[in-house]
Amino acid sequence: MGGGHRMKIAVITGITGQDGAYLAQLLLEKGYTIYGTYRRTSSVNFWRIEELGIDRHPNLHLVEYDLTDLSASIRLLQRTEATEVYNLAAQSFVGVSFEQPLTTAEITGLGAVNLLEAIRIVNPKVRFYQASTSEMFGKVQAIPQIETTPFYPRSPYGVAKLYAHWMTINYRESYGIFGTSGILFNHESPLRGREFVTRKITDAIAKIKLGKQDVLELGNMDAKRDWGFAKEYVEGMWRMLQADEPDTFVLATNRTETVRDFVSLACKAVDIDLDWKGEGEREQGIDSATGKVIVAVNPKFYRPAEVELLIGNPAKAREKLGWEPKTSLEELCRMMVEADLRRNEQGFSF
Ligand code: NDP
Ligand code: GDR
Repeated sequence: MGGGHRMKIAVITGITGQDGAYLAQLLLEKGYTIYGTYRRTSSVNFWRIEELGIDRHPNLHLVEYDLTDLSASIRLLQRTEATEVYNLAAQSFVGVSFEQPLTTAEITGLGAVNLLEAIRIVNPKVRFYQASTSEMFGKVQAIPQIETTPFYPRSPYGVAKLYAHWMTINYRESYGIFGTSGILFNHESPLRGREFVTRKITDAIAKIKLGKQDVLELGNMDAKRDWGFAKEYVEGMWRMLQADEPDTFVLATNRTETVRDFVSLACKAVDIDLDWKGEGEREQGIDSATGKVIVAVNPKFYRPAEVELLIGNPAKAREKLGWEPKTSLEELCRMMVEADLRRNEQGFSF
C-alpha cells in the first residue's frame, strides 16, 4: 500500500449520494482532506452526510460542481490540488436512463471524460477511481462474472458506464494516468435512495408494519442481484487507489437472490410471514396472519430490457487488495428495515 507521508487530498464527486457519504466518512477517518461535490439545485440534500454526522467536519469542504462542465472540472482540480479523485457522480438510476438516454450519456458517460481530461491537463499524477458497474455485464455472457467477462449492457445507463469504463482504461494506456475502475455489483444500505428496489422494499415494509401504507407495488420480481453492503464497498474503492498499479476490480458477494427473496427477508425482519400466490403480473404477496395482499406487481415498473441475473466473483480483489464482503444479505436487509422503522416512527423518511 502506497501513500507514505504525502498529504492526502481527495475529491469525491457525488458526495450527496449513498457511496459518496460513506466514502467521505472513511477518508475523513483516515485523515484526508475532502472536497465533496454537490449540484446547485433548488433543494440541496445533505441528509446522508448529516445522518453520518460528518457534514460539519473541519476537513470536509463542500464544492458546487456539475460533472458535465469541463471547465468546472479543470478548476476543481486546480483549486483543490487533489491527489485522488473518486468519480461517484452519475445519473445512476437504470429505469430513468430509458427515459433520459441523452442526459444519462452526458453525465454518466462523458462526465467521466471531463474529469480524465482535467487530470491530463492539470496534474497527470492524480489517481482516478471510476465507478463502473455490474450493469455493464447486462445480458450475462458467463456465470459468475469476473473482470474479463465480456460486456453486454442492457440499458442506456449500462452503455454510458461502459463508455466511461473503457475511457478510463484508454487514459491509463495512452497517457499513463492512474485510472482504476471498480466494477461494483449492487450495494445497499440505509442510505440507499428510495427509487432503488431494496430501499423501496424496506421503506414500504416498515410503513406497512406501522400501518402507514397498504400495498407495495413492484415490477420484475424474478430479477436476481448480488447485493452487498455499501460501507464495505467504499473501503474497496480506497484500496484500489492505494495499489501499486491502476487496474480493474470486481467487488461482489458471490451470492445472488431474487427481488422476491428480498421482499420475504424484509417481511421476516418485522415478523410478517408472507405467502406468495399467482404468477407474472398476477403475483401477490399475502400476509399469512391477516390474509391481506401487501405486495402486488405493477407492470409500470418493468423495464424495456432487463438484466435478469447478476452474480460476481471478487477473487481478484480478495487476492490483490485483501478485500472481502462481511455482511450477509439477512443482516443487511434487517439493518435497512430497522433504519426505516425508526425513521418512519419519527415521522420522516428520506
Ligand atoms: P447515487 O445515485 O446515490 O448518487 C449519485 C450522485 O451523483 C449524487 O450525489 C448526485 O447528486 C450526483 N450527480 C448526479 N448528476 C450529477 C452531475 N451532473 N454533476 C455532479 N454530480 C451529479 O449513487 P450511488 O451512491 O449508489 O452510486 C455511486 C456511483 O457508483 C454512481 O456512479 C453509480 O452509478 C455507481 N454504482 C453504484 C452501484 C450501487 O449499487 N450503488 C453499483 C455500481 C456502480 P444529486 O444528489 O444532486 O442528484
Ligand atoms: P439496478 O437496481 O437496476 O440493479 O441498478 P434497482 O434496485 O433499481 O433494480 C434492481 C432490480 O429490481 C427490479 N425491480 C425494481 N426496481 C426498482 N427500482 N423498482 C421497482 O419497483 C422494481 N421492481 C422490480 C429491477 O427491474 C431490477 O431488475 C443499481 C443502481 O445502483 C446502478 O447505479 C448500479 O450500477 C447497479 O445497481 C449495479
